[in-house]
Amino acid sequence: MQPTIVDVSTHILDIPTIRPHKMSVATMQCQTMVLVRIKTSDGIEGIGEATTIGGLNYGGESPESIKTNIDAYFAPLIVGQPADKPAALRVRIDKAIKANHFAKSAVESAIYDACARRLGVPLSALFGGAVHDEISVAWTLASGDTDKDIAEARQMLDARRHNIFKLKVGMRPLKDDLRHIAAIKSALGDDISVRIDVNQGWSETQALRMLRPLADIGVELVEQPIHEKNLAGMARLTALGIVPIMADEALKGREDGFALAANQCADVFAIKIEQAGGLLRARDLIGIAQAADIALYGGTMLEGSISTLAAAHLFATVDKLEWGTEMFGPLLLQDDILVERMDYSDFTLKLPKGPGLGVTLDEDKVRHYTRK
Ligand code: MUC
Ligand code: MG
Repeated sequence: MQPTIVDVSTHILDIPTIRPHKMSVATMQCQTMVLVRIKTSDGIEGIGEATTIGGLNYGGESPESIKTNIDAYFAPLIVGQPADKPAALRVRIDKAIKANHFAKSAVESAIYDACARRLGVPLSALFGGAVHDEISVAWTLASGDTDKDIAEARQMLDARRHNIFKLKVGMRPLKDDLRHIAAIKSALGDDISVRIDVNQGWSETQALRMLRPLADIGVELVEQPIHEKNLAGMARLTALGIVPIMADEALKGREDGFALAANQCADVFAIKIEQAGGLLRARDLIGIAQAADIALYGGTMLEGSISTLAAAHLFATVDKLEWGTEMFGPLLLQDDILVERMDYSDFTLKLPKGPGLGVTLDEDKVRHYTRK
């Protein structure tokens, strides 16, 4: 008999970060995640997750709106529907619900997790199968203090956890940002990759002034330096060829990916399953980048372990992720909600091999962190 979806439940969890995470858009002391659990008539449960950055600081969805919209709109739409047809469920959802990419990502991940668990295969198998057993993972230095960032990077290198670092900039005066970046790059040395993420913090003229000094310092990649809507500006910065430009906030789905590729607005795409609107749309974006010879990077919305793993399963199916990934979200949190924590070692994340996401929720921890 065909399995159907019998229940969709959502919970908001708040887990403190290990230190304040300072970005041009927000300072995070805690990550709030919406956990989505989808039960099917054959006794399977799939899990998905959505996070945002600083509530509504980063985009148009908040954890609270994601929960409300899933409860009020997604759940009635999919309960009673066949549970083993993720593409058909997606068509149904897209017909009835516009935008809401983060909510769509959480629901779709849970559907895929349930399907893969039913088949007894890792989630990656539903996207063609893993090409890689492990993926490289960058760390973001965002304590707001140069010396603390250097000490943190050294710790990561000594522990062989990360050797690629992304610095959050765009909230200080340009000169201070340059001093901060140069100090970190020179402390870490030539072999360590340093990239920056401006989170749209600069105007195009500011970005123009910064690119040459950044190249001289040895910065390898500049992420979303200017406003996401200034595509012509991104194309102009990319055409300079001084430092590769990566699109992040500008990439909110397939149509954005096509526009950015057609207008040569970026050298690299940061693929985020939440921003793309889920695993299927993220995979579409990957295809657009591949066709346009745009390099790939596995991005994060600082997700907890559930959405990080969903994305990691997809990224593991991609032959070339030239710029690696930043799937470190769970490591920024003081605690995890899994029975067994994810394996981050030798500068990589090892993909779990079990069915679905390959992990089990620790129900006591879920209860403990669920917002009352
Ligand atoms: C972003 O803009 O890329 C990813 C890593 C990090 O520190 O912040 C996020 C969001
Ligand atoms: Mg970014």
